[in-house]
Amino acid sequence: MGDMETTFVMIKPDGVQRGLVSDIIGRFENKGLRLVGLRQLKPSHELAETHYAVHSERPFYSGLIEFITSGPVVAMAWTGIGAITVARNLIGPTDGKEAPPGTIRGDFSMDIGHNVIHGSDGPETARFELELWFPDGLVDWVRDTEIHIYE
Ligand code: IDP
Ligand code: MG
Repeated sequence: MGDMETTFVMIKPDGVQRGLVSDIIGRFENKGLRLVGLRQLKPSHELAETHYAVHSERPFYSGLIEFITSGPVVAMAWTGIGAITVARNLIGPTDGKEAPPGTIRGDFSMDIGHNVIHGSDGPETARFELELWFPDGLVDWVRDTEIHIYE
């Protein structure tokens, strides 16, 4: 059994505009992850630039910041054993054209720029992003159903 982890997941403005919020939250909930943080907000430029700072030298950076600040996003924190990898697997590869069916990007996106959702790519990133988007902390609780989800 792996470690209990918490990961940061964000439905991007295209996912919110297209009405995919309930479907996406449902996939994480049905998988067995525990929702420990949930916020809808229109990100400031500063927040978006800090979140995507690792990409600041990339040619798509300014377009990415413009896109992420263009409308509301839904920021979430999900906890579970191996949650960072579990969430990345639910989300699928970056380019929707190549993402397999059954993944969120595979089912809902056609493009690398408008790919509906973000998920932290490792433990360090998860810590950084959770602190950035949930500065007031997360909700401390346990799903009663976890005794049926984990061995
Ligand atoms: P990830 O979201 O799958 O981790 P990253 O390579 O970390 O993918 O890129 C972060 C985000 O930047 C992507 O989700 C996508 O929205 C955007 N992005 C990445 N590469 C491109 C590109 O070549 N053109 C436009 N947007 C891109
Ligand atoms: Mg990434």
